[in-house]
Amino acid sequence: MDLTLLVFLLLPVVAASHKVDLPPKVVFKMGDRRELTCSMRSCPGELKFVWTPLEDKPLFAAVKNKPTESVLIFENVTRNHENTVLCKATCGKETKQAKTTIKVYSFPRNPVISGNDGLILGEENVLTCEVSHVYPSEFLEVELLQGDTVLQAKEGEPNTDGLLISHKFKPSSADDGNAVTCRASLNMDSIPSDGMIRETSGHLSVLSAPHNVRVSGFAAVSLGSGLTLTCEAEGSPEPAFTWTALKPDGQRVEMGKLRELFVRNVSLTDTGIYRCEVSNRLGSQTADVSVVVKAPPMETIIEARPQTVLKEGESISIYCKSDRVPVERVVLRLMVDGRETELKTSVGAETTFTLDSVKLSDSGLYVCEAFNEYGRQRATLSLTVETHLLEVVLQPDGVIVAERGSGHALSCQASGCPQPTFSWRRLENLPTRGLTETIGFLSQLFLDPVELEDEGTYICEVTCGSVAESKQTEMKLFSFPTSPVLESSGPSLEGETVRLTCSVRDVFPADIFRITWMDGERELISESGTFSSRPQNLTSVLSYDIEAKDKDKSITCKVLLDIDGVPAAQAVKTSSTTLSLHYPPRGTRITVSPQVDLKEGESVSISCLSDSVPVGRVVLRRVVDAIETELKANEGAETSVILPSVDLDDSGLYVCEAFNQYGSHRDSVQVIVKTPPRNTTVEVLPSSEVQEGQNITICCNSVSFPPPAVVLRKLDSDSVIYSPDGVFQLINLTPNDTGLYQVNVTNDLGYETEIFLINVKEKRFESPPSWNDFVTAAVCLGSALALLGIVVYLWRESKKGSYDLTKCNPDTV
Ligand SMILES: *[C@@H]1O[C@H](CO)[C@@H](O)[C@H](O)[C@H]1NC(C)=O
Ligand SMILES: *[C@@H]1O[C@H](CO)[C@@H](O)[C@H](O)[C@H]1NC(C)=O
Ligand SMILES: *[C@@H]1O[C@H](CO)[C@@H](O)[C@H](O)[C@H]1NC(C)=O
Ligand SMILES: *[C@@H]1O[C@H](CO)[C@@H](O)[C@H](O)[C@H]1NC(C)=O
Ligand SMILES: *[C@@H]1O[C@H](CO)[C@@H](O)[C@H](O)[C@H]1NC(C)=O
Ligand SMILES: *[C@@H]1O[C@H](CO)[C@@H](O)[C@H](O)[C@H]1NC(C)=O
Ligand SMILES: CC(=O)N[C@H]1CO[C@H](CO)[C@@H](O)[C@@H]1O
Repeated sequence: MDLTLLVFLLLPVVAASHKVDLPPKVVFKMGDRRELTCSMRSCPGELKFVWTPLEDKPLFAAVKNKPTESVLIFENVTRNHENTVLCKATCGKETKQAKTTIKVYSFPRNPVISGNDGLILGEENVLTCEVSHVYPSEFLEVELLQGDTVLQAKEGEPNTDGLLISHKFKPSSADDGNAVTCRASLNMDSIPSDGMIRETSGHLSVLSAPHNVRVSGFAAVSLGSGLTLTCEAEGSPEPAFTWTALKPDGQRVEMGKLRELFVRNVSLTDTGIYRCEVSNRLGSQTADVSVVVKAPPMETIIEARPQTVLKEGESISIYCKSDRVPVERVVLRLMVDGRETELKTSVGAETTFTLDSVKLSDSGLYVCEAFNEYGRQRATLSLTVETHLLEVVLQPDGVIVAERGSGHALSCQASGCPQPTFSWRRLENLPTRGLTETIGFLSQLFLDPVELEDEGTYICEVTCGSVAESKQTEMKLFSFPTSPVLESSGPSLEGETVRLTCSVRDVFPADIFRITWMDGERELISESGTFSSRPQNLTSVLSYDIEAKDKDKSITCKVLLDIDGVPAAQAVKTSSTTLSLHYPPRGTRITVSPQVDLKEGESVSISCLSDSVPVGRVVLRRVVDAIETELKANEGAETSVILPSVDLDDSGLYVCEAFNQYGSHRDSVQVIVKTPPRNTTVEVLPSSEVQEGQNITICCNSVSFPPPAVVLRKLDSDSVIYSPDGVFQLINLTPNDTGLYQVNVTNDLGYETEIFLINVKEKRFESPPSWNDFVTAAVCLGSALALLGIVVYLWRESKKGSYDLTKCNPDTV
């Protein structure tokens, strides 16, 4: 009931009899400014008001008196103002009173809900509602509601300031967002009804880490179209979204931060796994979706490894791949002349087809076709298989000339082919002897030792895939093992015939052997062998009429193998012999060294050389006056003697004579030993003392060769007389001829003089002729000639090789 209305309704009753108007009960709200009016309207006089608290505490209020009323002013209502107040009004002598009870309340605030907006899902949470500053608290009633459901209710107790409700519970996600209300009511009388109830509402907020994350949208999109993906997630607080694309190459690309992801004009690079990461402060979760771009096969490739142009027999791998876009299968075909042959089909993005050894027929166009549900794509590759440029080289080339017993190898080399196949055969279809060894590109046929039956043509054939190539070589054999043997019938004298035989053994083929007899460079006769299928002994005979000029002549038997391809050293073998010509000694020569003219005391060597076959013996002799003295004799073709110091006796004829069984031969030389005059003596005949008028003969003797010239001179005169023979005749001497005379004996090598005295005794009757008168050249010359004859005689007789003039015979003068 309204208080003012109550006052108004009572007013007419009170006014009637001096009545104190005062409400019996007032309720004040704390903090308000309130007035309490005590009035008495019927008093005509002076009116006096007294306010008295009936409780044991002051009024805590101001009083304002007006003529008919008194107002108690509560500036700021507090609990202290709760009281029972008595208002005494005195109108004249009449005192009337009224009392009123002042009640105070406080309910200033709405309840406070807490804990509602941070609930952790599934955990025990506490939801509280607090009501404070309430007075009087015992009238307080609080309830916590979720929707219409009361979760909890509580009543206040006296003398408490407020009330706290706690509600423990485990929220579920269904609780999230639900309204929660805390309603507080202060159930006290006299409170205005709008001030009685206060409530606060909130919402339950259940927090959760993101969960139930999933991506919706079409994960397979057509090339060029738009891709829309939506990330759905639960979680509170509202999570954040991050889109990341995981590309097939491992790259991570952030695509957006919104719940929804949109990619326009999708290209192949947009293929990949799209990850939506949802996170809030409680955690994060991801969801992936694989985005496939729907496109027909693209970038289909076909490759040949190692190359597209190859040789027969090589290996190749044909590799086909189409992995840009998912494909279901790839098919590899070979197209030849417009017709395709399927080679291989593989499920998946790639296939490989291997040919270990390609053939020519493997050439062609290889087609790789990739299929998927959106279409197909072809890639082609042209493969060319070529034949090998097979080349065969056979060595030795052409014709081999082989010596029987020697070792030979035929080498067949193939090039241009990785795996050649070799075969050896003979053109004559004869069996091939020997050993064949093939390593890689080389095949060798060893014929060691080579025999006559190996002669023929050898063919090396090489096969390489579809190509075959052959080379041939001819083998010719010869046998020429030894040099010829030359034999002679023996030594011969001039004019006789010598028979020489030349034999060569085991030659083959005999018809191409030629035996030629050679005299130095001159060909004498020549003959060839005759054909035979077996080795032959060849013999040739030469009859030779030997002449003197053939001495020491060398005759050669030359055997020539007349075939190309044999080194000269092997093709020609010779044997020589020296013709054995015998003859008697000849060309005997005696030599004197240094010369035949010697001086006494010099040294001389006398040698003798002769020529004879066979060599016999030589003898060296000196012949003086037909008497031979053997100086030396020995076997052989020469001899010599050395005279270290010659004297006149060594003069003479030296004879050398050589002998063998066929005869002898000699040579001689005259050796002359010279000496200057020596041992000169003078003899005066009959005496050096003569009578005037007598004749005297002066004989000079000297050892000398060659013979000296003798000159006689009278020492006191300039006149000289010569005598070639050393004999002077002085006739009809006079005393004036008395004196010293000198003879001077002279030859080429020197002179010697001798002085002697002639004494002529005077005879008184006739004058003797002068020195100049009786010496005549004619007499001297005649005497000289005669004397010279004596000298020669003496020399011969003495056998000593000296001139001795001592035998001056007066009778002959
Ligand atoms: C009333 O008193 C209370 C407590 O003493 C005080 O907090 C409040 O401010 C006062 N109000 C006024 C209007 O003076
Ligand atoms: C789509 O992308 C491709 C290649 O990235 C481009 O060539 C083409 O023009 C784009 N189309 C549109 C409509 O943007
Ligand atoms: C050739 O001569 C040798 C001996 O000189 C002999 O052994 C050989 O049998 C001969 N060969 C022929 C074919 O006569
Ligand atoms: C000749 O003379 C030499 C000296 O000149 C002397 O030694 C020698 O005995 C002489 N001979 C003779 C035969 O008298
Ligand atoms: C000396 O010689 C001359 C001439 O020959 C001669 O005539 C003369 O009789 C001689 N005298 C003596 C004494 O013999
Ligand atoms: C002896 O004769 C030779 C030649 O005529 C001369 O050289 C020499 O002087 C002469 N001797 C003397 C002693 O006269
Ligand atoms: C015969 C002769 O001629 N006698 C002479 C010897 O020498 C003396 C002197 O010199 C001369 O007088 C002679 O006539």
